Amino acid sequence: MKKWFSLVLCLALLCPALALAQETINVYNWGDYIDVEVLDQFEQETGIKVIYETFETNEDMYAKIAMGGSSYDVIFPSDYMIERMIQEDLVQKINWENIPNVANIDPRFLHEDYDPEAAYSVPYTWGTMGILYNKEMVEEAPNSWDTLMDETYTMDMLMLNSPRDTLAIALVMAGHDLNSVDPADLEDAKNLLIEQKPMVLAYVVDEVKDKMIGGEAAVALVWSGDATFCMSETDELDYVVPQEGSNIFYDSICIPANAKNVSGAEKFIDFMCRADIAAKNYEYVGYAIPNTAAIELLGAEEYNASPVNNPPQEVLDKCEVFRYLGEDTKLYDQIWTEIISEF
Ligand code: SPD
Repeated sequence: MKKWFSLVLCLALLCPALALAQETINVYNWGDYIDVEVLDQFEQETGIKVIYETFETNEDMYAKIAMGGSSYDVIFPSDYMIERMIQEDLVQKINWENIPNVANIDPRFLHEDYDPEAAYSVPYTWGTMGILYNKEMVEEAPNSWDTLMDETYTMDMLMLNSPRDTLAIALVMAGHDLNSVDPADLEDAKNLLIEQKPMVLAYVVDEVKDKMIGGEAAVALVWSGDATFCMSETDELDYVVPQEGSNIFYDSICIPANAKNVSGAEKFIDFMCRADIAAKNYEYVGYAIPNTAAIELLGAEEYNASPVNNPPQEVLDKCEVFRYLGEDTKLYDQIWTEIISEF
């Protein structure tokens, strides 16, 4: 009896200590950009607890990391932001030996201009920007960004609450390059967005999905993965990349320079590259994936049949990746503040 009592006492004393010693990783991702079941599965398989936080835009994520007060082990930046974070030593090189499932990633997604040596980023998803529209609420299927300046859609239009994305589309609407840093081009873009503002029902990020599925707006500027998700929920919606061209983006997984648990981060990244996990995650998130093995599992024929996640080459030819614009980024920030605070 005494023995049992001592054993129970020892366990009671040890348990909190064991709980304190549990390995953790801090993951910082976009909102609604991972299947929670995938996180649970990672915790069950590895015993590593995931402390998970979300952000809405690359700019929000960058500000938090650059300020230095936080410490994440895994982050999910996009192309131009990876380029910036590499230049500013905010991310560290990936030790590929610890990410064997990189073999599942289509090599054409590695060595992009933002990370030419494929040293810092592990491809996660990709997509385009376009117009999601409600077929019952528009007279004709849109094919031009001019739709987003059409008064017919006053208070029936949603725009992205994301400075780089929205300004880029305004630059294209004004006939300029979406990476332009010419102040005159940016002035044109700003004026278009100020003219458009009284027609905009709301500037949103993830809320766009519920609003479009619920028929609250006729047209919305969206990322293609969100279009795929919405179109899987209702037949009333369709997606187009307008004829003037658009942005193609690549979202990746990186390890911040000041990560505390690099080996935990590597295990997480490798897990996300596993074919079954990437396939399961795709079914939840809806964004196009660079994981060939996962696409095979999902059924390549069906996966490739979607023009939203697998656009024809002539569409891709008109799409451009965002570049990091150095000091000129400040001009974008100033203009966005002016637009948002106008009226
Ligand atoms: N739900 C969040 C989706 C994030 C998509 N990233 C798009 C990056 C565009 N530059």
